[in-house]
Amino acid sequence: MTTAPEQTTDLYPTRGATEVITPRQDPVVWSRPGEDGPFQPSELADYERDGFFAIDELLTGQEVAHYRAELDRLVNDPVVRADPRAIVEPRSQDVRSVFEVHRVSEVFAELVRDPRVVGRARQILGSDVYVHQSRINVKPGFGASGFYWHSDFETWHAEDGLPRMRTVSVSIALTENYDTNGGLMIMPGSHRSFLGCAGETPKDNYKKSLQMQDAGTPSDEALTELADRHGIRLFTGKPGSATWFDCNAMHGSGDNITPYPRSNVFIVFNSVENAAVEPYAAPVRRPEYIGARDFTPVR
Ligand code: 6CS
Ligand code: FE
Repeated sequence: MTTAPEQTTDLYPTRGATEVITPRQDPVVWSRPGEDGPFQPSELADYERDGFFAIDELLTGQEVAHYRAELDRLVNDPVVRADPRAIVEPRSQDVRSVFEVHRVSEVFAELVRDPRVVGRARQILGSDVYVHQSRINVKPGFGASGFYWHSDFETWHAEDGLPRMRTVSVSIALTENYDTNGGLMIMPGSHRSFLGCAGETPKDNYKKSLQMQDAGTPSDEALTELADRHGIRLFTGKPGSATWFDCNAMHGSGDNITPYPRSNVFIVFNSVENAAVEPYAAPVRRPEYIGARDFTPVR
């Protein structure tokens, strides 16, 4: 158990009476220019500008088959289904997500430690990193619901106590991401301003928010302004493709009504220099399997 450092001042106010926009006060790429790692300098520059970088083939077909088999094993394991870390679809009761998947499964723990994965996270965050959250999203077809527009950092700051924007997510496709089966959408450049949302965080918010987010949801006006300014990019790709995106990028995904699942593994790396403190805008912490409190660096 790692104790949380004392609370720092709140640079990114959110979940008060009204919506409030704060310019980003943190770098996007924290490593020094030229610091070596899997990303080329031009790729880091793209990530800095857009708030994301897409890789066509992070994993080979054979590796994807290995991780996909593990995902199928997990979602069909009654022990996993009974675990509080498994979230089910409200309607079908199919498994929707399994959180802390790098602790539930040694196979996914290998993926976290893979230099092509953790090496890129260290390069963006300019330090050692720990896993703030990991999950597999099954997103089966025939109506699996999506995730409404949000900034992950808004939640991780408000409810998990991450002080600064020094956190990066990678979504690795384990099935084909078509332009029809509920793919990830990001507003390019939206990571440069923080949209503090209106409305207090209800107690035990996570019990609902992981199926349908309410607190921390931007207004229609704010979303319209952001979309008009930045546009919207839909990410498609083969199994094994990956999208790295900044914690404050405005993103979401639609429902999947096709017969084709959109399964991915999602890993959130946080800098060890940005360890979680107390929530900035929530009555209690979320469970550790959603917002880690063990800050041990990935080795
Ligand atoms: O609340 C969270 O931490 C999760 N919710 C969403 C919709 N995206 C980020 C994260 O996995
Ligand atoms: Fe998200």
